[in-house]
Amino acid sequence: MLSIKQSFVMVVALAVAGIQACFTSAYAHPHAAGEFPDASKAAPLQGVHIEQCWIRAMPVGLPSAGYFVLHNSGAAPISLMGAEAEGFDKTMLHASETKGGMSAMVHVDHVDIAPGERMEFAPGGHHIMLEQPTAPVKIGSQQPITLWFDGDRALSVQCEVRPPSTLPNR
Ligand SMILES: [Cu+2]
Repeated sequence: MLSIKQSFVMVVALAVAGIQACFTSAYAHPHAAGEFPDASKAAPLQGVHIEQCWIRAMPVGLPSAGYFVLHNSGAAPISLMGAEAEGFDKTMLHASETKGGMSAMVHVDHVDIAPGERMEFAPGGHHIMLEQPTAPVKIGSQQPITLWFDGDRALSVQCEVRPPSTLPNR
């Protein structure tokens, strides 16, 4: 992880360059399991709601993805810094971008949500990449994902595991 100061310098540099998100290579800063504090000791997070969380399950150890709608109804901006998911050893914040007709996933250091803003994590856009499954993912089950925000604040949500063929906005 970059220090806060380094991250800030990078964000400013990218903002100047007119780039909204903080892109680095897909594997630059993986959020390995255990990197975040114990979720039970996380600072409370007020005014943030997660809705419609689901996981597109992929077979045979392929990376799955988590999607949801994040609503910041609080008075202050929040930054999503990363996630942990039960059943996966590695998670990353990803965005999708299209360059020259090719769609690619890029790692995002954090996702900022202004007060009153609603941000959709959906296929073809931002998502939580779920890698290194520790057991076969079970379609139809509920699996918890813990989202980590700035200030070591966390929010856990139950996410429905859906088949690979699931269409967006089912
Ligand atoms: Cu991804």
